[in-house]
Amino acid sequence: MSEDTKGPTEPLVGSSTLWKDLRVLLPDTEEELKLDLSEKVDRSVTMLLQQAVGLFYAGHWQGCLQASEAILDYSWEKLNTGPWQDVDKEWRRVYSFGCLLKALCLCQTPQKATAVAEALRVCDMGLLMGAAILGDILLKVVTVLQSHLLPGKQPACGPHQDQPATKKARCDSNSAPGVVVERAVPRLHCPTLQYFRKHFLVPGTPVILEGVADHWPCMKKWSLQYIQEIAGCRTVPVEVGSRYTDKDWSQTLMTVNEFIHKYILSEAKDIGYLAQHQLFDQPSKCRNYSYAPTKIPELKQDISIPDYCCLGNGEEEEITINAWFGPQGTISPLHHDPQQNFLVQVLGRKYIRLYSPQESEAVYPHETHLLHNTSQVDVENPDLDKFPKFAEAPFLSCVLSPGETLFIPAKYWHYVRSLDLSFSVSFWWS
Ligand SMILES: O=C(O)CCC(=O)C(=O)O
Repeated sequence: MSEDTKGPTEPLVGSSTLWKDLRVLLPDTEEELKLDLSEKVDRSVTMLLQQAVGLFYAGHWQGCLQASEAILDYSWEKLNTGPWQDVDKEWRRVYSFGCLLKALCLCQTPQKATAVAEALRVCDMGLLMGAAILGDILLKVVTVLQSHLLPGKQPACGPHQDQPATKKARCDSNSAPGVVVERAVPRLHCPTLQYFRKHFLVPGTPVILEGVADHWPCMKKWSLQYIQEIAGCRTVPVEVGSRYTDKDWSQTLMTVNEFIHKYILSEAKDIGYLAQHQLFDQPSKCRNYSYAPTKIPELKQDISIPDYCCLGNGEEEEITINAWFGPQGTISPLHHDPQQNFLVQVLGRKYIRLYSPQESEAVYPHETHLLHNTSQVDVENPDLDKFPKFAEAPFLSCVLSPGETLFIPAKYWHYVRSLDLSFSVSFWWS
C-alpha cells in the first residue's frame, strides 16, 4: 500500500463501496489503460498524462491530482482558443483524461459528499467539453457517483447553501393574454391512434391531448426540491437572457442547484433557461449547441414516450427528448422545427401561439442561415410598421397546463412564454 492511501478515514458517502465501484470501471493495470493519443498532442502533455496514469496506479493520489490539474489547465487553454468547431478532438480527449483522473483522485480521499459532488462536477465538465475516452467511461463514473450521493443528502453544489429549495419560487404578475375561443387550439381526450392520424397528423393540425400524460409519475413527483435531490449536483448548459434572438443572450455552464438559486429562487429578475436536448439519457447526436448534452437518466423513469409517436416512421431511439426548465417569463421566440413535436407540460403553465407554415411570409423569418427558422417578430409586442403582414396572420393559441400534451406539427411556427415556474418535456419525432 502506498503512503497516500493511509490518510485519515473520512465518512463515506452512501456506502463504503464507492471506491470499489469506481475502480472496476478501469483496466486492472497501467499497461492496459491505452491513451491512444495522436501526434497532434504535444509530446510533453502526452508524457505528463502517462506520468499521471502511473501515479494513479501506484496509489500516489496527491501527485496524480496535481498532474491531472496541470493537464486540465493546459488542455482548457486549447479548448478555448479559436472557434469551437476547430478545436481538435485529441485535445478534447486529453481534457477528458484529466477530468477522469482528477475525479477519481477526489473520490479516493476524502470521500465526503462535497468531494463526490466536486468529482461529479469535474466529470460533467469532461462530458460537456471533452470527447469520449475508454468506452465513455465518464458516463459510467457519473452513474456511480450519482448512486452514492444519496437522495435528499446531496450537498449544496453552489455558493447559496443558505437557501433551501423549499423557499418559494419568485412570482411576478405574468398574465396570459386571453385565448379567444375561435382561435383556441382544439382539445381532445385520448383520441384513438387512427383518429389522431387522420384528423391531426396527416393534415398537420395542432391539438391538445388530455389524459395522455397526466398519469406520468413526473406530474406528482417533480418539484424544485425533487429536481435538486436528483440532479442538483449535475452541471448543465444554461441559456442566459430573455430570448435567444437577443444580442446579450449567451450560454453558460452551472450546476442545477446554482441555476435554481440564481434564476428561480433569487429576487433578481434575470432570466436563465435550462433548455436541454437529450437530458434523459439518450445517445449523443449532432447539435447546434456549443456543449454536449448532459444526461440525467434518473429523470427518465418518470416520463414515457407518447404512444402516438409509433405513427412515425422512425425508431423509438431516434426520438429526441428535450427538457425546458425555467422561471416565469422565459420566452422561446416564434420558430419552427423540422420534426413532429409533443410538448408535455409537467410544472406550471405556458402561453403558446401557433402559426401555420403557410404563414411563413407573414412572420418574417430571419434572413441569416443560423436563424432562418426563427421569426423577427416579437409576437406579443409586434412592430407592425416594420412587419405589417403579421397583424393579419391567423393563429391558434392556448395555455398549456400540467398533464396536457400539445401536438405541434413539423414546421409549425410556435412561440412559448412561461406563465409560472415551468418544466416541460418535448418529444421530437418523425
Ligand atoms: O417550451 C419552450 O420554451 C420551447 C419548446 C419548443 O420550442 C419545442 O419543444 O420545440
